[in-house]
Amino acid sequence: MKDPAIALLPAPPPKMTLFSVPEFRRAIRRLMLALLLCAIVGASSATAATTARTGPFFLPSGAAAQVVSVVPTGAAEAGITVVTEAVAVKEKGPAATVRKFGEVYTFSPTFIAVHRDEPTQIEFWNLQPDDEHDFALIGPDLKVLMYEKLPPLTRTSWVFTFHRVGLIEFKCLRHQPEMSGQILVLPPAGS
Ligand SMILES: [Cu+2]
Repeated sequence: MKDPAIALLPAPPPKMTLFSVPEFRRAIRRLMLALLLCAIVGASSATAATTARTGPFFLPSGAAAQVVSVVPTGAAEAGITVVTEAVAVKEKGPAATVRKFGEVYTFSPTFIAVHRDEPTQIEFWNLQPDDEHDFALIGPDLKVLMYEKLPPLTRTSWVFTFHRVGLIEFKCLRHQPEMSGQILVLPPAGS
């Protein structure tokens, strides 16, 4: 039996939650809309970026292009071929070396001299059938000026024009620290 005293009490007010406040609900809706817009804008700009270039790969632009300009093809006054050499790899060994150091590769040559403002074609031959290498050019302030991939069994070349005398490092970021080299930019020929 219900207690008659309780039956006489007024009904309790409906339970209020923060979400039952209309202003709060509107604010949440606006926030959701803003998040959705951000997601759409983010996705479309990512699509635009990948249309221009795929992945993290890029040629010098902006401040980096003041140090070196790089184009895929063009007239060059000098040319250099750089190959990727397997020093110790799982396919050929020596097994003890691979166990101790992991797979070891090198660029050959690892030292290149160029003249400032002389367009120089550098062609990379990735000699490995199943190993991808890459090429990162590192400026004097340790900024990555360009980063490109060197796919297996592929010749990849660019024409580089260095605009400042000095030393620039290059690296395959997959095989560090051993797969590294230097480019010495000399004053213009005859100067
Ligand atoms: Cu490599």
